[in-house]
Amino acid sequence: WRSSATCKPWQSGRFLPCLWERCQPPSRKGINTTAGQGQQVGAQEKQVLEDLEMPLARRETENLFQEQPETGNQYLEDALLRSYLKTHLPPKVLEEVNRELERFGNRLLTKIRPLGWECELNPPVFRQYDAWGQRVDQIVTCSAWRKMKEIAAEEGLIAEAYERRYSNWSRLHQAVKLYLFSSCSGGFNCPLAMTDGAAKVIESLGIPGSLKNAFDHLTSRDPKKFWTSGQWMTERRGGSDVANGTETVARKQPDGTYRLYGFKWFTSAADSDVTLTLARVADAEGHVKEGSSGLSLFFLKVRDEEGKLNSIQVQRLKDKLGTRQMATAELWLDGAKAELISAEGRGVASISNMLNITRIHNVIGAVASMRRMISLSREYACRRVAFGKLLKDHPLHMQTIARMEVQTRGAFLLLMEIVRLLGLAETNMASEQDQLLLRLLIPVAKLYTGKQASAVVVEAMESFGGQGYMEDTGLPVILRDALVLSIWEGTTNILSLDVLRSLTKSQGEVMAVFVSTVQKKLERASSTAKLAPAVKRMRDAVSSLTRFMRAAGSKGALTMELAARDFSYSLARIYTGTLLIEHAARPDASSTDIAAARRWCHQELCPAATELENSSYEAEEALQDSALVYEGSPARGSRL
Ligand code: UCC
Repeated sequence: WRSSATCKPWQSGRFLPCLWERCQPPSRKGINTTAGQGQQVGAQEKQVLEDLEMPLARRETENLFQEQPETGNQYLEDALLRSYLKTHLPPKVLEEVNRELERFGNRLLTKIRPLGWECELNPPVFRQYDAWGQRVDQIVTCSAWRKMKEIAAEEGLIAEAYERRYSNWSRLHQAVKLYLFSSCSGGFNCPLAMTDGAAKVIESLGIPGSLKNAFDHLTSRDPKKFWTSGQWMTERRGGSDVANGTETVARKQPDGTYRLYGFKWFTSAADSDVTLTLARVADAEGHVKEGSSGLSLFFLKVRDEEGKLNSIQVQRLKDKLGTRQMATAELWLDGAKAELISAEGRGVASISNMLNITRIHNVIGAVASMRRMISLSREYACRRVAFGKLLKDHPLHMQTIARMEVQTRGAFLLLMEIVRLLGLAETNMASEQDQLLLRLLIPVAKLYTGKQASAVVVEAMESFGGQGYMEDTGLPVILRDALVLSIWEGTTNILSLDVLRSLTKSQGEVMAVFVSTVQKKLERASSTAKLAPAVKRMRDAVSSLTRFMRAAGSKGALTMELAARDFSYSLARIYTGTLLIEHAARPDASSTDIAAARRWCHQELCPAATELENSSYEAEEALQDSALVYEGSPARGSRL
């Protein structure tokens, strides 16, 4: 039995006792080892006993280990990132950025990634009372988390976007640094997202005098000065329908400031220094206006000069599936002092500047998590042997990773396109069309890459076999953290509706810009022979999209609402595919650039058109949807 293929006690030290138990021969339990009875023990059984008593280190089998995947400098290993920068950045900017990113890649590898893991191992703790019964409501974070804040400042992870030393390329440069930082950050990418969003709101308000100091702190490179911001939008009635879910009331004080009263149900990075939040201003009689037009935007400091909470009580920390490194809390605002920073009733419109930035950060997080998993997966495939050869030599395994790679490449190019447009907008170089396109592409990218990240990360986890499921490999953390990406900052459906909002608001002009931009990019690529089939498929998809728009436009609002998700997916697939084609049409494009573009275009590019043909958006189908969902449910009677 020692050579049994199914009983290998060396397979995992952690599970040794249990496996060992199961591997015992039937006679094992009957062996009596008490003194004087040794002669009765057979030779084979004796050997078993000797083996059992042998120290672990001496077992020859202990030399067999699973190979741990190791990656190097992320920047240097990211071929697509480097080719994108080479293609788009002006030579002088490229030279500097290239040098800086290589240095940053080394810092990530040697210093920052270990800190990120420390953050995972030491999640924040809530200390409500001190030893003497005083309420302190302290969120205790680990030293690695605090170090991340210093690093974020030193590296200018927010500052870079606002200093604009590379003009319109500054935003892209910042996004690339954040993309590299994201998967090493131990969740610190979350406060950075909101900090960036807050800085953006303040900047878009023209940096009023009262917020100048805050802006300087939020965009500082000095670790001692740098502040992070929260974004408190979600209350107990939910985070999607903010217009109806917000109950917090703002009461004006004689000095012109406000006091906020309410309960914030989900406040991420609750250890932040400042925050933006929504509330309803009460009139002299204490009445508030309901709905979206009753909401205003406020800025507040979380603590006063002495470090005391600003009339805020921390109720508890959230027990989340992932992003556990980062404190998310429920907060009571019991008269928190705040400054009104939007026009009264323009809260949602004002905070949408922040939302659009945090949604871009969400895309950064999604692409980064996909890239990280693929890096580990491809590295592991060079080390792990199965069925007599390395995983990398199994074509089916390579096909699986290659499919993930195509998804990730597409998502990366979509991210770059958005930050390129944002950079133009922030330096007054964007045309009206660029701005419309940006407005449309942010929700499209957020919703699509969030879903891609969940799918790719789960698939990549499988490429490690059972090891992928083991906590101490660090792989499950990446999965847990990726799963939130399609939820926070607007779920897939909410963002699909936001896509429709951008259509309505621009009276359809965003679609005209979308189609003409895609057509122009395809035109430029059409002379590359190897891309001809991809260009053709994409042109067909654009025609389908146009037909869909025409047909859906002549139907009622329900049609577009039911089509919203498929429509958004269609926009994502068409635009991303076009970007892959554009990248593959460069004179120095590689064969893999062409393969990625070609393969992307093999999928269904315009599901909205197909589903319209299937009558999926008809009112009867909506009734069928409910019937399918509620069949057998006790709610059926009351619902249908
Ligand atoms: O806070 C959260 C967790 C924080 C953690 C963040 C970390 C991220 C890290 C990522 C790194 C990995 S989660 C909470 C997030 N909550 C949301 O995202 C809200 C989701 N709900 C929506 O987006 C809804 O669609 C609402 C709230 C925007 C709907 O509000 P309304 O008031 O019903 O919408 P309206 O009436 O249509 O819009 C009001 C105004 C309009 O402008 P005007 O009045 O000029 O016509 C809209 O055009 O707001 C404008 N507006 C926008 N403008 C609405 N959305 C946008 C937008 N996205 N861009 C520009």
